[in-house]
Amino acid sequence: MRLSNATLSQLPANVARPGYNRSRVVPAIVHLGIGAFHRAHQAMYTDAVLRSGDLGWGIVGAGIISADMKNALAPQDCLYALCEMGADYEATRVVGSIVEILGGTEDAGALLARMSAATTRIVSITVTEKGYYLDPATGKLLLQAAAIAADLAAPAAPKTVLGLVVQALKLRRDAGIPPFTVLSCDNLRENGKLAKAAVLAYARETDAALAGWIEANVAFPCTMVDRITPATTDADRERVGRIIGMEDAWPVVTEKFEQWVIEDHFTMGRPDWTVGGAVFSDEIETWENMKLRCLNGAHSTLSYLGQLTGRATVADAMGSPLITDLLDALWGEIRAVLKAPKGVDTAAYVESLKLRFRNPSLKHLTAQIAMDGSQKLPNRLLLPLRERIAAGLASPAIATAVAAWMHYVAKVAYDGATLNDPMAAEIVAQAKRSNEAAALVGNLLALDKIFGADLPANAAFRAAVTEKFVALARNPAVATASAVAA
Ligand code: CS2
Repeated sequence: MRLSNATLSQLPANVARPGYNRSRVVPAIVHLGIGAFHRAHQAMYTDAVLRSGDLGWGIVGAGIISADMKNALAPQDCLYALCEMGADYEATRVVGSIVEILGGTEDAGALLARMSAATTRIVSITVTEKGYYLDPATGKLLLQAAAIAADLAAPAAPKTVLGLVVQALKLRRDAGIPPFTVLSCDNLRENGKLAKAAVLAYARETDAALAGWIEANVAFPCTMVDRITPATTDADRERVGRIIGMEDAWPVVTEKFEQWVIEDHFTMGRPDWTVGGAVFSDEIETWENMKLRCLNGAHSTLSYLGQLTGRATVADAMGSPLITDLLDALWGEIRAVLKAPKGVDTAAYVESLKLRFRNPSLKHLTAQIAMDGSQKLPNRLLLPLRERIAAGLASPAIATAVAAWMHYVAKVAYDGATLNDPMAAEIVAQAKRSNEAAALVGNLLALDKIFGADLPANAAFRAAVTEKFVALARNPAVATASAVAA
């Protein structure tokens, strides 16, 4: 038996179900980048809105590159099980807020039609850092990126998020339909501002008047999103299948914790996501900085060291004193220059992160978090580093985290494995120029899209990273590339 509208009534009593009439739900949100995180987060908050009786906010989800999610979920009426798991906790619900799924480029026309329909009031986005095509150090649009160049050459048939948003806004403007709100739910600092900058930079290349109209009329609220949601595995499919007593081709396993802080700036209305626990606030930047630095900065650090010490999951990595001692020092450095959101105790926040990272039920792979380091390091670790440098403070823990990333990419490069990063080619080329510690560190620091011009020129920081790089290479618990001499 497979999960679907027809089988909802046969779910076990302890599995919560939508409980509203799904055929009466009106689609008003188009979501670009429908993955596990969206389904554990925004779709769940929207499900709470629908359960509360406001059926005007259904979601049409779209995969940007692939039709995998459509193929998995369309046969089950876009329903899926969301299973929250912790050491002593398990709760499962079936989420009904996604009413249609479009798949990648094969449905591009239908997707543009949906986005430009007057009934669509919000276009939300989760495409990860690299989906915005911004230079991580300067925030400038990467006009030379192949996908952006291709969209600029054929703007009416876009394949990137930027191309889709701009073309849909153009169709709306031309038809006299007010613009939707663009809601970035990616883990970027000032994600709304960055989304706006990326959209405007792209629009300026196609149509200056359109860019001006977007700048004057389109809202891009900032959001802080948080929920640890690993990629779904076959073991999860089996585990969730046993819980719900039927097949679900693509369930989501996540933690109990969830947080969404949103800037309240929507031009065509918005659901009352507070019924699902979201918070509207003007203080997004402080929330975002705390989360990106304390949670994601620690995540990246433990993932590189986890990969180098044979610890496959975050929970495994939390069992290593080498890693937890470094995280404690890292959090100390980050907190010393952190502005806390009103009423938040950052020490307690860090303690809660430790518990979340130790969650034994989530098989959150360090290999997954270690991906895309070029996009992640700047916001997570290099911004607090720069603030510490400005305050005259040394940052040995952040230097160790950077050195761990360097060993990780060097190991991948010298082992001839594949580096999962949009800057892989540049990173591998720099790593292979020399296997001597100081030279290797210098060559990787010279990647200005990651480290800017200031950090490689900072002799004290360069010396600290080199010292930590050598110390890690000499540590028998850390498996670095054999070609890299200590
Ligand atoms: C992780 C995040 O993969 C990663 O880089 O650090 O996806 C993290 O799990 C989420 O931001 C938690 O909200």
